[in-house]
Amino acid sequence: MKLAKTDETLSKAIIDRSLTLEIVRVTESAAIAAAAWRGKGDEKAADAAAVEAMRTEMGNVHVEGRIVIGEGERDEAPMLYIGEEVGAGDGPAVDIAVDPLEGTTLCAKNQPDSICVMAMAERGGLLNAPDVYMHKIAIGAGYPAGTVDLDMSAAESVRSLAKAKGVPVSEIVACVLDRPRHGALIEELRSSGVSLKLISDGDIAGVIHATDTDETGIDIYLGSGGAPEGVLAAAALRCVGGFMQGRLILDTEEKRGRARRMGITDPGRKYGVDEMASGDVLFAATGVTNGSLLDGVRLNKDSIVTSTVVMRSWSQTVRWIKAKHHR
Ligand code: VTB
Repeated sequence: MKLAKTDETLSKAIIDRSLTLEIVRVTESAAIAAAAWRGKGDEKAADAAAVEAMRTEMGNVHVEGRIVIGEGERDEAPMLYIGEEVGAGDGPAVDIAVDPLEGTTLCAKNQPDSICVMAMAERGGLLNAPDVYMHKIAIGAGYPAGTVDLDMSAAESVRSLAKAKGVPVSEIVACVLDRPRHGALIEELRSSGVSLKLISDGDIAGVIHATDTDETGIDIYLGSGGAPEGVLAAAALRCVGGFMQGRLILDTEEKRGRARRMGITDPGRKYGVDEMASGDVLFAATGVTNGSLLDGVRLNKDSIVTSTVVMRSWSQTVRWIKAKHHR
């Protein structure tokens, strides 16, 4: 008798698979709203449009949802604030992480890789990260454990990765956010001889790209970026595979206090992918501007075309959905 899935794996499929299409509608709708603000130089308006569209569409999703990563604390965000109850309320209890407009600056300047992002996991499945920076490192699947590590120097990590890949260090491509705070890291990587791909924004896409080396040419992602973006990237990696570590940067008492209030007891903890996103996880992203991950929204005379990637950890299915919406 052929049993495709054991009782144990079946019990992990908490999230109804039809929800994959429901969350696609949410990120599509946010992307269409944000697209109206592409190249208009107004980051706040672009973000607000994405947030409002996402919030409205989420009301149709058949879940009892709770925002764990969103637009901020209740007193600083009118919508999609941490703790907000969302969804139609008639489905499974889930936790939701959103970045309604990842790369607001990219959208305002009409530059590549601005995306609308959402992840969903069974209750308790997503790390409740405060909005602080996180040290991140990510590589693709298939390397031995310990090949790279946040506790190794960046130069050690790229040397060890080159050895494991069987290429000279000079052929390793490292993706880093181009920021003054990364001056020493960039210097260290340059001295080690790697090729750097500096990005101006958008490290969710940066981390995902590092796990898809044959397609993107990027071997490793290094550096600090938003912790919420770190959790969203981890949710994607649960579905596509790959290695990532993150450590919150809690360098002031105020930040440590915020983290404590969100349930983080060890401020120095190094999180793996499974510790940031566990259980059954869905992830969706729709392109706003044309980019390396997704095409942007196309506003045609009679239609609007969106491109979305949606994935599910339980089945590891990755779907690319190009949708034509009637105007
Ligand atoms: C990070 C990164 C994001 O903004 O949060 C970055 O994770 C923050 O910018 O992907 P600063 O370094 O200027 O604070 C993004 O690049 C885009 O939101």
